[in-house]
Amino acid sequence: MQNPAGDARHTEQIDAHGLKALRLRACGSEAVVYLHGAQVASFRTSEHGELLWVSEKAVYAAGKAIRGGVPICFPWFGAHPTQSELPAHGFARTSSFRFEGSEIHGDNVVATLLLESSPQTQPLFAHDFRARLRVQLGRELSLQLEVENTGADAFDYEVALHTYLGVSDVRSVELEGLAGASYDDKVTGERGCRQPDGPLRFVGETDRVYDSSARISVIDRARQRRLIVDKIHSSTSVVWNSWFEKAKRMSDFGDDEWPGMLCVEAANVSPHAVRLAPETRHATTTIISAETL
Ligand code: TA6
Repeated sequence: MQNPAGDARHTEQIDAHGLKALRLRACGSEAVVYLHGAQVASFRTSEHGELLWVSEKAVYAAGKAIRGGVPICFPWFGAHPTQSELPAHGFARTSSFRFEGSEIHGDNVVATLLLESSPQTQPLFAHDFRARLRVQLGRELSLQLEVENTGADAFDYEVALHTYLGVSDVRSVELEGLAGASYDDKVTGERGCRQPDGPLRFVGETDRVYDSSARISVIDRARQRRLIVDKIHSSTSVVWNSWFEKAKRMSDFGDDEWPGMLCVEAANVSPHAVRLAPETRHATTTIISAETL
């Protein structure tokens, strides 16, 4: 039975940077989840420490996205397809979710956070929906965003669980799992590129949208660990590092912080946008973990 207030043994309601958040604990792991954007900002395991990256210059304020952790991009990814004045990556990451409660499942703790369509969301997305983030913490961190169409008309949406992994230095890590996959390169504008065989290494700004349902792992020898991003019902993977020029252009991103982060995102982005008929739902899941090399 879910405990609406959260069971204090594993769920603590806290204030962090002036925002309401949850601190979850299970299996020696710990996670911090803000109600603002239902954004996970920290995932630590007893064996590997912190797995995520958050900018020292991140802004914690209403209407702003927190730079780091796992922002939720919904109901569109990137620029809005037709209305460029609307916020990039949708409005979920700047919306306040409601904490529904938490409970123990085996060794894990599960907390759910809910965002429902409202007079505030209708002008941005003229559909009735429920978006529920289910955070399951144990030795791994599983994030499932379930979207339900509560209206009378079908709608399409895009989603990304925009995970910022913490790495020792992006110039020395290797990414595995995308060999042979086709991708659109948002840096060069090329579409339909093919990822060569072998690991992906980073030598400049990288911003790629892959057609791929595969598990991705990032090998970080300097930290003797493999970071794993697994996913369920996700047909798109996005890989991003800003490098130094773009880092300088972002006010909530330190000029010298870019070597320490790598985004590996479980997504469903056009042509894999999700079509939801009335009274149906779809869940996109990412599972983050680490192994010692
Ligand atoms: O997921 C990669 C990306 O779409 C990049 O294009 C980059 O802009 C990044 O997201 C961050 O976007 P944001 O709106 O948070 O500055």
